[in-house]
Amino acid sequence: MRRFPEGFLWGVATSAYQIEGAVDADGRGASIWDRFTGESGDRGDLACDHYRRWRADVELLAELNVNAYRFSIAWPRLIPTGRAPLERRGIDHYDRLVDALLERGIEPVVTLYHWDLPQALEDTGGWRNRETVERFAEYAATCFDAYGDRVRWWLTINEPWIVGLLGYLHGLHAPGYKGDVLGEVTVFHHLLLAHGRAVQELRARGDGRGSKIGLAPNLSPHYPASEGAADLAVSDASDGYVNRWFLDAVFRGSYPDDMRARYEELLGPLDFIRDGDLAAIAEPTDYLGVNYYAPRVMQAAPDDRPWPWRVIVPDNVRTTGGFTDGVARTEAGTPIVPTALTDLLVRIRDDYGPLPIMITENGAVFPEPVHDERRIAFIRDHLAALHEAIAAGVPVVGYCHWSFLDNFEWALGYVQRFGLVHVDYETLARTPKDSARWYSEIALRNGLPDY
Ligand code: IFM
Repeated sequence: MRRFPEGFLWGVATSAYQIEGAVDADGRGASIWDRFTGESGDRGDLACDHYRRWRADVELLAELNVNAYRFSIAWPRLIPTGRAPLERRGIDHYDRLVDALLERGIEPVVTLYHWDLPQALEDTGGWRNRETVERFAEYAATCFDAYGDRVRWWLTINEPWIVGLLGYLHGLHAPGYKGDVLGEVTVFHHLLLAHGRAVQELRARGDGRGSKIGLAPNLSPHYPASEGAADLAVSDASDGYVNRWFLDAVFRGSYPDDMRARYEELLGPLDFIRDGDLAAIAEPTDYLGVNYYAPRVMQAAPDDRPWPWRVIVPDNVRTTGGFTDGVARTEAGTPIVPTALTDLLVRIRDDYGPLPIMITENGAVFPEPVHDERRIAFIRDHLAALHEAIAAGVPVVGYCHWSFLDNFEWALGYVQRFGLVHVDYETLARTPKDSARWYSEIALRNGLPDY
């Protein structure tokens, strides 16, 4: 049995828009996702109807033996137009949820921003407008005042890189801009600043409550597709784009020179970065959330724009932890390389110091409704890789599997199923899959049986 540290948090994760539905309930304002329809044509109007079924869902969480639940607060439920006044019914909803979780011994891990910006703020420029950062700081303060006496684990922004990439460069996510690199990089900066401002708001309320706050970026370890100089160079460059831009800003208070030069060459001076911003972004945090899905294997593509590289799906990958031949893929085509998680965590420790890390997302699309052996193998192998990192001295405090329930997978709608618990979208019945039963045993024992 591979034991995990005492007090390890075994959790599952969701986000508000992906599960709640009830988009018109209790005075909720519109969010950018209410106005955006992705390529699947599906919408989140009903989703898993969790806003109405939350009590039963909390019972289900307790049955799964998890001691942590990562969820996000819907900003438009608390502040429907993004500016005062507040909506009491929205505040009360999460108040009840937090209490119900704590009564069952489940730590709430609360994300402030998981992509559902109030539409009214998008109407005044959204995340490209620096003022949105201050609106976010007010919203964060509202959450700390409402729940900060009970919530110990806070996450500010989920996956800032994805917000910019899919929302401004590829047009696949709300607000749906395409080819806007300036918008993308401006949004990266404002999201990081929003993170820093939220940390400041929490600190201003004193440390007496023992609250911890961090960011939840999606991070991908990078490997060159070959040993050739061109592939090595783009692997490092893309690492700057995906990982270092965010981690250097938060943990070193500076943007990486190489990436800054690349952006400046493309866009001219980055004058949306103002004096004092990086100091605010680097306001010391308590832990880092890591969303890990897959490595990026990089091949040079000199004629590609805006970046001269491609991400390939490899047949094999050589990580520090081992060689994976015949790389398996999830049903979504994502390569499955658990040992890359060990590399990622060891690298974060080596480059940024021994800060506590929580795996805030890790999961896979598999369609089997109940007997999901492949998901069990996926989790088992990633937990083994996580255990390796812990053994190597990385202070990992928890693991939240993505996801608790099958849910609304953004532009891809309801076809892709990430849940430990199956959701029948006709009846909304929840059925724990085999993986849910398996995971609940691991959580109960705080250990992974040898295999
Ligand atoms: O569903 C998403 C989640 O909202 C953010 N991280 C990746 C997940 C799976 O694609």
